[in-house]
Amino acid sequence: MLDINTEIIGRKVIYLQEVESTNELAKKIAPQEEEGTIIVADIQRRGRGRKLRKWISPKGGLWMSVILKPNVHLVHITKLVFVSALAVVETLAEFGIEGKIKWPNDVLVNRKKICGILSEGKYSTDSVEYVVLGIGLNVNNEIPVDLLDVAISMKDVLGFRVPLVEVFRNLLEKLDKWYLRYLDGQYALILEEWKAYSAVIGKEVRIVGDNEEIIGTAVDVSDDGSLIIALKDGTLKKIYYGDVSLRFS
Ligand code: BTX
Repeated sequence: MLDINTEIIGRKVIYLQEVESTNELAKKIAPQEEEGTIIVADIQRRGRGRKLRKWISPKGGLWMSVILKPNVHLVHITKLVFVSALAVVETLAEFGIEGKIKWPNDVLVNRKKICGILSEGKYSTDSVEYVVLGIGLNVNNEIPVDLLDVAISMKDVLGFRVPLVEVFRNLLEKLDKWYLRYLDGQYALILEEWKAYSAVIGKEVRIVGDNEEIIGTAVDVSDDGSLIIALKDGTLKKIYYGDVSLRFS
């Protein structure tokens, strides 16, 4: 039995050896489940990123989704990705790894993706039915050859395997701590801490969307989770979480 010291996150843990995608399953069961329920699997056969991109999820990695039902206004939902990213960087730090957060949903080590976060949910402008936060963290899993330039695992960084269950326990505890702060409305603290770990603030970036490309300097994040870019002419532009991707220029 896993000994976790949390209030909300992990009140119930559903462990599966194999699943298509923990996020897909979490969305299916979310209406009936209590908040804090975790689905974690050894292997995902069809792990997903944004825009139906594939998330490679072999044995040895941490593939999990958490079901949340916060009673907040829609404007605060994007910050749940920040909450997760903070929990991930703090967990990595416990294992001696320095992670950096790349807006909106990645954690990087040495500029390579060690973790991806996928937030999905069902909400209207005035109520949130549920949010599913999917977290994929490369722990001891092998990185496929074609991703070696862009992806990295904890094992690759450290040079040795780490106990997966300890990483899981740590992550749930950090997520719980940050989620409680979130429910308490400590948004300014979340944004400040997020910025402290950010890989993008102060950097020249290129935002690539379906129809446009924006080049500028990332200067801040706002309360709604959008990234603020200063364009060459000095104008500020807000970029919203969604289908855009961010590259370093
Ligand atoms: P994303 O769309 O930002 O990133 C997807 C891209 O990341 C892929 O196109 C590929 O280039 C790269 N990639 C694929 N697999 C890996 C990997 N294991 N490590 C590093 N890079 C990789 C990021 O989406 C959000 C991913 C969320 C994954 C979790 S796992 C638990 C939950 N269930 C599920 O199906 N998805 C989430």
